[in-house]
Amino acid sequence: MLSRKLQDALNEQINREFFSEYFYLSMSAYLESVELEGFANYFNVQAQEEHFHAMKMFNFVHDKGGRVLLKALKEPRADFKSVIKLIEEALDHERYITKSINELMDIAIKENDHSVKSFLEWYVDEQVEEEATMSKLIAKLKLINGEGLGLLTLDNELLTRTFTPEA
Ligand code: OFO
Repeated sequence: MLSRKLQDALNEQINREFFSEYFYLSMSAYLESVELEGFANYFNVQAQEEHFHAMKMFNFVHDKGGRVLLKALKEPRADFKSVIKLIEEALDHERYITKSINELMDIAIKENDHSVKSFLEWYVDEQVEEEATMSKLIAKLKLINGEGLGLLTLDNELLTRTFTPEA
């Protein structure tokens, strides 16, 4: 069984993961509108990953005999000043998610719930990878000043990203 406190905290996190999906889809839509198909694909795949994160937690709450309660999603931003600004915003969002996963882990530790702790380890590791990938993308964009042939080449590279759910 899950404690009430952990169940509530997991439900809040499920909402954040679904919001992440929605936020990245909004970014993908913006990138499509400025003809950056590769970046749009990158964020579309990112949105699919977030859906996977949300559903992994959704199923875990049920496996633990808890109750999933879905909450309203807020409206994501639709306009971004540039592709660099957009990815900086995505990185800030991931840092916020990392903080919320860490707080969730703190609750699991306080409540001495080993199965929740073990489950959350996956998210802790995933956040390291997500922050690193976005930081590298920002660094590359800065190298090419976020424009010109460099931008088109990077956009082309990002067309190849696909979502592969883990087994
Ligand atoms: Fe991008 O983060 Fe989910 O967990």
